[in-house]
Amino acid sequence: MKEIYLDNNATTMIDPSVFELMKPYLENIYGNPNSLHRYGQATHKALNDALNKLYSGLGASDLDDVIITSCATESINWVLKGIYFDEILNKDKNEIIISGVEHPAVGAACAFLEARLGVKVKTLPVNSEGTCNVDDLKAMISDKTALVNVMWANNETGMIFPIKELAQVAHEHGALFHTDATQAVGKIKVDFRSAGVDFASFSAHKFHGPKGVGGLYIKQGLKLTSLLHGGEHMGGRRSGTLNVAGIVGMAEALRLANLMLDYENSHIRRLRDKLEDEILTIPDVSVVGIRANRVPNTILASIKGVEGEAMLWDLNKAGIAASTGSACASETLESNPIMEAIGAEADLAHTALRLSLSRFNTESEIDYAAEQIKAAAKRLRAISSTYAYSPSWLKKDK
Ligand code: 7TS
Repeated sequence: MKEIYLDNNATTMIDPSVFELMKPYLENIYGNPNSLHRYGQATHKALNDALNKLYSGLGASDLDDVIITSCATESINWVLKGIYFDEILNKDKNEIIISGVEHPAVGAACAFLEARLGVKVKTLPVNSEGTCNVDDLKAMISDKTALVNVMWANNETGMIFPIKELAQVAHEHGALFHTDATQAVGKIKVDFRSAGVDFASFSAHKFHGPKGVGGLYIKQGLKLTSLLHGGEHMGGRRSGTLNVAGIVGMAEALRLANLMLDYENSHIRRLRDKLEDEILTIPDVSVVGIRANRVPNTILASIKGVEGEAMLWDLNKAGIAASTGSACASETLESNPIMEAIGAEADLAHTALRLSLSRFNTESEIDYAAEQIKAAAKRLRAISSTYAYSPSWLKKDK
């Protein structure tokens, strides 16, 4: 049976050469880098090399901090909760602005800050293309705004946001700017310094690195109250014994992903566009967002008259792994919040099918997937009462 993985925005396969490089640090070179003996020292060169790769791969200056965390969720929570202690508590600021299509790590952390600590959370609207207008931020921001938080690229639609311009507006109003770059790193060129962001979050497993390791970029000189107190690891910013194998793996995965950016932008983009063109031949199908403004690997298609779970099940039987949206938000099985936020049709009579490619996909896989998606849509519509007449009572109140 064929196995075709098209859910790379959920997670990616670890690159075999990354795994090879990590192995010694899971086997023989197991010392704690903070130990003074030879076991500890044996890890230092690898850690140094890895940090150098990370700084250069992310466009960080030596004066900035790149702090290793366990995942993007941790990095995001750290920024949002740290901002509460540093910028809101005991200061005159009381609000955070987030885009309407952030990952649940942002949404849930903000809901916590709002419910438990009285922080005012304002939502920057997204336009019908699935991105934000700089003018909307200008209209909404005030001297009470502590932080503006907008993702670099969206995990469902792949849409790329105007980070540099948004960060500039935040700074003009005395606010800090955090971008969740989890879906941008490794897919498009990111340079945190020249983008002018204050904080940026990322996760290694989204770019063919290992799970359980991510990072937070913190611009030179910025304070951020620590969430994890303990030993003085990472310059006292984040305590906990270093995940040497993870750090080595993440750095090598980033180096490889950056080397492959041209390939991502030509070969993967071409396969993505080919698959998208095929899907668009199905009647009553639309795709969210202009191709040129999306990361090269992502398609979010709205398919009328097909139930999402049934589509995924059918594709799964054919060996194809796809998703109806983020695996982090199970309610997306029937209604997709991102599609609702951007005003695209997303209700019980439409499936939001997310297909996300990687450099490990081949052209024949894409041809097969296109065939199977078309066949599944046809088959499921034939047995669907909703496609025949799409009764209005099926649509959710908007
Ligand atoms: N931010 C974005 C934009 C993401 O896409 C994800 C994971 C995260 C944060 C969290 O990353 P983690 O490594 O901490 O888990 N997104 C998805 C997704 O789209 N489907 O499954 C996971």
